[in-house]
Amino acid sequence: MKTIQTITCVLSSLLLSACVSGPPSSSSPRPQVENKPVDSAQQTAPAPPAITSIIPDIKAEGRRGEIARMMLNKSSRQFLRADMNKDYRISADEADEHLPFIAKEFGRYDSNSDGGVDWQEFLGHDEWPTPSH
Ligand SMILES: [Ca+2]
Ligand SMILES: [Ca+2]
Repeated sequence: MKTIQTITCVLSSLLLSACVSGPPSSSSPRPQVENKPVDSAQQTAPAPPAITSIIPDIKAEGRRGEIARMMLNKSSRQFLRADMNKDYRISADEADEHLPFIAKEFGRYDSNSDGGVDWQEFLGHDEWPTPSH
């Protein structure tokens, strides 16, 4: 409870200081800006990170690997529990029963449209080994 209060406090003070230290030119009249140099700056914005860089590395050392392995465990349990006929593919019926978030967008998950969501399709990548029943 105390921690939450502290966090709220820190957050609101951050917000406040952001409001107070706004652009200094706000009080002076702005000249009409026609050619803004901002446009070229926006074009050179860095591209978003590639998807491979955000897949948790289950072989990583320390806390990072620990979290990745916890995610792998959780995903494995979800997948195996839903795969009732143990063919390592989640059918639409199995998704209906256990994984409603997949059932809702089954076509999107079943990216090769073979009627089942396999482990790689379930995860959205093929970096993690398939768990076994
Ligand atoms: Ca199945
Ligand atoms: Ca499939």
